[in-house]
Amino acid sequence: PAPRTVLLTGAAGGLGTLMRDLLPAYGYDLRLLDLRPIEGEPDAVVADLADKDAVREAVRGVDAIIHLAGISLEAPFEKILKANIEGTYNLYEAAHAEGIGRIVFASSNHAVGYTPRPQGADPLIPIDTPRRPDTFYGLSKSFGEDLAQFYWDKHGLETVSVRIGSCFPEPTSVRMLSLWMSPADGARLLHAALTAEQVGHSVVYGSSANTRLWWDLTTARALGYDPQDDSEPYAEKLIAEQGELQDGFEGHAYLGGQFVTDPPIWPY
Ligand code: NAI
Ligand code: 15L
Repeated sequence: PAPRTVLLTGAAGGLGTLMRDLLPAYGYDLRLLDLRPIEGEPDAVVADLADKDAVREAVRGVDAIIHLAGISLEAPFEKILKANIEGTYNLYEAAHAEGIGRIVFASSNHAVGYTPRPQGADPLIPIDTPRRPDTFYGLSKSFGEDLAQFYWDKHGLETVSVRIGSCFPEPTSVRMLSLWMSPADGARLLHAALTAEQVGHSVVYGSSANTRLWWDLTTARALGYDPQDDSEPYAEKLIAEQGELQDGFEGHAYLGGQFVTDPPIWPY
């Protein structure tokens, strides 16, 4: 049966807030968890992923988990270790102990951020491209994908690891024209990841069907994902403001954009 009760970790964050609005229309009852309280959501679990007992209690009885919580940009290794590496381990241990069947893990393009961006007639980046994290942050997503594979192989706990591009209300950079995932497509992809049959551990790229796409959406489509949006209507304005991506500039040479520079430069 399709999952109904879903734990959404990181529910106070940007993506969590967008998905709290959009996922209930698919019929889900969301249980929310975050470090930070959420205005207007008195039932949300306010807990740190480091708190194993609280995490265990939060996962108890849900049909599936969407795991968004963690540090979402580059940070000192010790912080990434605590929130993203140990925190994700704590969540998987709790899910395994409580017999949860499936997790949708928010991985990132930054797990493969040092992959050169395709140009001209280059093929789209395949899903089995070698992992090349561009930051400690990207390394933690690479770890999360391995953790997911391990819990599938060892314990039969399924995961869809979604290497999200850039999921924001609108694309805000020329790079994002290639990586943008509209919030509506984000909800479509999460729904597909929750309901597809027998996913084992599947890794997919998460974006809309952008005209300037850099990567191959085949494995996402295989889940039943049918993206409806394209960033192209934003292209003219963004390129007029920011110019085309530059050859010979390190921050434009790779999939991970300006996360590859040391230190990373924002906005990307
Ligand atoms: P965000 O930074 O806005 O939200 C993350 C949330 O996780 C925050 O509300 C924070 O309080 C919570 N959190 C952090 N550490 C925690 C801990 N130890 N215990 C409990 N909660 C904790 O990030 P955003 O943009 O909403 O991203 C959500 C997830 O998706 C992140 O894992 C991020 O790495 C991933 N992602 C997002 C992309 C995007 O385009 N928004 C792109 C690629 C990946
Ligand atoms: C990510 O992984 C970040 O969490 C998000 O804030 C954006 O920076 C996104 O990647 C991106 O590459 O645009």
